[in-house]
Amino acid sequence: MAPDIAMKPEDVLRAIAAVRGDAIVVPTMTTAPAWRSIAPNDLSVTCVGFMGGASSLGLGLALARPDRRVLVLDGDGSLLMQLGSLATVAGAAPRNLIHFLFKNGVYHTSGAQGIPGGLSVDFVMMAKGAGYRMASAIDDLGELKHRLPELLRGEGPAFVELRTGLAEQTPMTVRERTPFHQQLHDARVKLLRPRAAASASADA
Ligand SMILES: Cc1ncc(C[n+]2csc(CCOP(=O)(O)OP(=O)(O)O)c2C)c(N)n1
Ligand SMILES: [Mg+2]
Repeated sequence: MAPDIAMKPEDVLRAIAAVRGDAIVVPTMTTAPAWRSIAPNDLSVTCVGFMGGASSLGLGLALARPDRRVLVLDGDGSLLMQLGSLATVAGAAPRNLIHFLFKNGVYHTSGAQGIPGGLSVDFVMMAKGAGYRMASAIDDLGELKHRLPELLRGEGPAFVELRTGLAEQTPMTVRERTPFHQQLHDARVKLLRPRAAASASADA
């Protein structure tokens, strides 16, 4: 069970939403329902069910669109299940990717079972060991708000471990309404829109 010092994940997400600009966001697990209500119809692709896949999905988007920031909102149990993805991201070294880890110590989505190591796992050390350009832990909302603008300007791949409590909703209590393939399609349309509009005016 998370101690009282943990940040509310919804507060963390609101702080990120306030400064994300036109970044693509990849939420997963319990960050997903809250993100959908905080940033509806934005440029996001939810990673559902695929534990540990959010950073790989984010990596693909970051490599495809180096002109955009990509913010991955990951779960601690999920990352543990695909630890090798840290080396994959670090090896590809996307300058535009920030990997936020919501460390609540449990598999909240599947019933809040404890994750291996509980809260004692040091993901910052792991990300640094894998070769992320920057890795840091933040467990205070004021500090997070203070550091976010600089984090978003800085060079990635960056890793931020956030000590959070349990979310109000999970993907089991709020079902994702938009199928994954539809989300990808919608994101693609939004990402290509400026180019399409530019070529349409060039044709005219
Ligand atoms: C390979 C695999 N095993 C188990 C599951 C079932 N499952 C779905 S969500 C989840 C827990 C996710 O925990 P975490 O990444 O810590 O995110 P949180 O729910 O705490 O936000 C589990 C075990 C799954 N989707 N895939
Ligand atoms: Mg968790």
